[in-house]
Amino acid sequence: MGTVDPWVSAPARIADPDEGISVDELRLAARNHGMPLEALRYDVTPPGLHYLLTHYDIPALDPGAWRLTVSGAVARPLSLGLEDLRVRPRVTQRVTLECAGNGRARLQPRPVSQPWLDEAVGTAEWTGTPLAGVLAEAGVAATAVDVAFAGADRGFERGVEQDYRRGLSLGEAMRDDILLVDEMDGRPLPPQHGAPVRLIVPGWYGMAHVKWLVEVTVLEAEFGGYQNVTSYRLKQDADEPGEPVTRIMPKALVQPPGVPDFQSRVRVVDSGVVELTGRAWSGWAPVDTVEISVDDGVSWRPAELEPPADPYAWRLWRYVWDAAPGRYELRARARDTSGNEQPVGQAWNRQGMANNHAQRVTVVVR
Ligand SMILES: Nc1nc2c(c(=O)[nH]1)N[C@H]1C(S)=C(S)[C@@H](COP(=O)(O)O)O[C@H]1N2
Ligand SMILES: [Mo]
Repeated sequence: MGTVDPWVSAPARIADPDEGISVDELRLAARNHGMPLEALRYDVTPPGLHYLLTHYDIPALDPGAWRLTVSGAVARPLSLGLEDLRVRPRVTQRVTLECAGNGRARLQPRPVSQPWLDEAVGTAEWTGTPLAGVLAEAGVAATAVDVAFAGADRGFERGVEQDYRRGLSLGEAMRDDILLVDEMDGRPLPPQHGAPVRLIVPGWYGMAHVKWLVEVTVLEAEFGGYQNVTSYRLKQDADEPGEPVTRIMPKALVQPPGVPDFQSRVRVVDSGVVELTGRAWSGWAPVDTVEISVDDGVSWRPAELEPPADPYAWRLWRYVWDAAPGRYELRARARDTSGNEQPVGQAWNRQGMANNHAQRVTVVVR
């Protein structure tokens, strides 16, 4: 057996039963911050409070010099500057993004990676031009199968140097709501969210929304890159190929009520009528049911849902709780119209992906 350099990380290593979060994981968590859960109060997450996930470093791209190439199995390869994109038809969509690794740090046993708890989520208004129009202009070959998207960021995974790349099937890429966006919440994209241009794939987990986009390549075979074939797979064993992670599973989160204890984040509220609110979303179909439990999932009652804003944006829910003194474990769960139901317990997988087990909020009523 050859020796492996000690800096080569092994994604999806499983932590020992009593192994704590390591300094490497803490460093990732400090770089890739979550959305503070009190920000669930906003329809659109204020800039800076949206979660962040970057595998390598945030690249510095000069918007004036930036080009997007469209090549591969196309009749007319394109090289577009920012102004070329901005004069095309423009669309604004409100979209909730969630990292596929959200919830990973709660899994038992725990896959070692970015240790998200519940907060790798956010909603923004993204403005840009439909990818389908750009692909049509390039003239996609009848033999095309997949479209690959490359970011300008580069690094190593399992010892292999690579650009951040993801592939989508041609059918998915031609959806009219897939956007090449240069604005977030009406302002130019900030560096950490993909400036000057990123891809938005409404309904899909975060990894599909390639930031710092520089290359679109139309392929006549399935894309075989690391982030599709090795990572973002639902699997139990290291040596099985697993299923690809795609759309966001339904989830509801509770906006933590009352005030927190600094370190434990346990909530303290006064007894009486407490209006609980939160958000719920699914990338498969609209959420039509949210249920709340104040007894750790033993009994459930329906919450009221506000009308949906945008098909891929979270929905506000409300629930009136008549709270008597005591200690409670609050839980929320969502269901969507295609019948996907959020489980209370965990569906474990090796990479800790697409975990939508119900959040638990500890509340002391005084
Ligand atoms: N180029 C590039 N795009 C990327 C990533 C990355 O590391 N590089 N991370 C992906 C992942 S895993 C997620 S969850 C989302 C996060 O988007 P945000 O940081 O804007 O919230 O970006 C995706 N796009
Ligand atoms: Mo992610």
